[in-house]
Amino acid sequence: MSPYLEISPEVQQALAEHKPVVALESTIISHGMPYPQNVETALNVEKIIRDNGAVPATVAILGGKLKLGLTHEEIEYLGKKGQDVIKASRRDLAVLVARGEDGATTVATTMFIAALAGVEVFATGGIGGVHRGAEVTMDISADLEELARTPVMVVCAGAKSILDLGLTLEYLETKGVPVVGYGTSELPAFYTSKSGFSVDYRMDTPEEVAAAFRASRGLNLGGMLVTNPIPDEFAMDPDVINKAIDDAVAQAKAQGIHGKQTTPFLLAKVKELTGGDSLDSNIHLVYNNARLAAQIAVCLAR
Ligand code: PSU
Ligand code: MN
Repeated sequence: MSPYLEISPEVQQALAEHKPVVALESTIISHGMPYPQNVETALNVEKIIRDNGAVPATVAILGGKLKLGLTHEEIEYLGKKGQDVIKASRRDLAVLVARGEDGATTVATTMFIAALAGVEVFATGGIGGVHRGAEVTMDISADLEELARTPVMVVCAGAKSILDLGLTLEYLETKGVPVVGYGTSELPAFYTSKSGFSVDYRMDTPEEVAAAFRASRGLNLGGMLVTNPIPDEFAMDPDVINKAIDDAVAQAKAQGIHGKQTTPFLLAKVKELTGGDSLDSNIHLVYNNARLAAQIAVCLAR
């Protein structure tokens, strides 16, 4: 086990007994949602995972330690600090560890830390991807590279159309990442269940997804992306959300927002422009993903 890892006693015991464990990211807490809804959501997600028979392992970097399994106090700390916590992607890991600092883990770093401990399933809201205009800016999330190389399954609600969804799928294809639609053959677009783009494979049961991932592990391949559509009752009106996203992207461009600020800026703007409706959708799709991830983890552990 890596000397940089610090695993909570509960997660340690689950791993030792080969019980199902589901990893959770912390950037969604610090940068993805406002306080106090972020903390409330993070704690509810942990409960949903437990209710579905798995052990939750929220991931973060605290005092330079790669932590798997946080206490309620640690989740509260990250949620309160919000954007003042460093958003830690792969390139930030070494420096934060060396300096003994804190960091909220993105999809990329959460996958990396989960894999260090042998955790195979990870639930979140949305992943980073190829940004609109990336053919000029080259703004492509490190999440995609991590999916290519790290053997963890990420259960998400697709990607927000703050990204170029078509280019994101092309990139994942190039990198050899299978994209599964859960109960759908269309890539979900986070706030809505449809994007107009097809996924590689449709699967309808947790067993089916677990079997594909088991084969992936056996073949020594990388990660896998499972996209789970937002339930209809929580989905947003496509016209409303697309207008908000277009406006947010235009404002980011006008203000010269770039680099790691781009995604948090867009997430906050979209929320502001939709008057909080998008936050409610966001919270419910995360719950929906947590439930599915736990069910898949249970199948994998059998
Ligand atoms: N997309 C969301 N919510 C989020 C994120 C993305 O809908 O909270 C966060 C995740 O932590 C993701 C990160 O890994 O943003 C991607 O950031 P970037 O695009 O800078 O790689
Ligand atoms: Mn980026």
